[in-house]
Amino acid sequence: MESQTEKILITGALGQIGTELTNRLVEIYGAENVVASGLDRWDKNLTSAGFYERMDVTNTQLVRQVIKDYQITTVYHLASLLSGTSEKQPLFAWKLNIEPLLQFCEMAKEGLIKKIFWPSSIAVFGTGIPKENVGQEVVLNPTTVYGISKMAGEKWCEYYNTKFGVDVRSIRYPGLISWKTPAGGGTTDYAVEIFYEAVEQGKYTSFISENTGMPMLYMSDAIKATLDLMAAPKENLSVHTAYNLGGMSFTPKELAEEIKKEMPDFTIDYKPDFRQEIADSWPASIDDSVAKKDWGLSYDYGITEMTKDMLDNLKVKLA
Ligand code: AKB
Repeated sequence: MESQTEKILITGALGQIGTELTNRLVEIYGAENVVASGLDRWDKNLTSAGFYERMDVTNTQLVRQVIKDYQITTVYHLASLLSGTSEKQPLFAWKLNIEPLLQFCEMAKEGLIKKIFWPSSIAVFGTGIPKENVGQEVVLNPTTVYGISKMAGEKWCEYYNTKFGVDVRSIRYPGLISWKTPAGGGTTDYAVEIFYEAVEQGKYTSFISENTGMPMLYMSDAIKATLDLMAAPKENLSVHTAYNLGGMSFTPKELAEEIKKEMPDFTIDYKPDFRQEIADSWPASIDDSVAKKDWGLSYDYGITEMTKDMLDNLKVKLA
């Protein structure tokens, strides 16, 4: 029998986005309606979900069983390998980043679930397009394993939507900055690490060069955008691949200057590694006017507010 209440499954629930999104979903829908899942053991300090399933999301049979057991209506499918790690494990990145998405789309096509959220990334853009103010409809030319998987995933979302009416929604996240759960394996992660090292060591060596600009978003704005997109009336949505999200754009040097305003003794130096090439293939800034028009995207944090909030919270957390 079909459940009438919204029942939510989050994959990758112990990750950087997953922990904060899960806890927000619990506030909105109640712990009894939220099932968190991930590869690791249930850490009750990280997630307030009412239920936890320790599962490998590529195990289709198990995932289907979980969907049926809890009568899941909505899936936030966040489990993914990020850009840096994907370059080291290309075949596994393809498997993890694509196959479970297709399985969830199939389940929605069969009527087993009603709605899916799946994160895409600015990694879809790639080379051969202008760096600044990159629009929604530019040609996608990713040069990384991660970008290729996200571009393919977007096209699958569009395919299932147009062919079978599957309600799958997506955002091209920029780099995400947060203090509650560390990021892992991404190219934009310098913008998280820098805060930890600023508080713990007073200095940081950046693996991205000083003048490389990339778009970034503070986690609370990312969560708000995700929930706003999911709550938007279906008929308002004109994009069925993934929506551009610009957030704020800055370079490592500009971020270091902001940190110095709060911590005058902070120092930075630069030792770019293999992730520099990835960053060089990504846009420096994004045009997100379509998301603003379709579902009212807005932000609360710029670089100054974000820097202050990160440092204030990490000083307490790491004390
Ligand atoms: C990464 O750096 O891989 C991610 C992303 C931009 O998708 N943060």
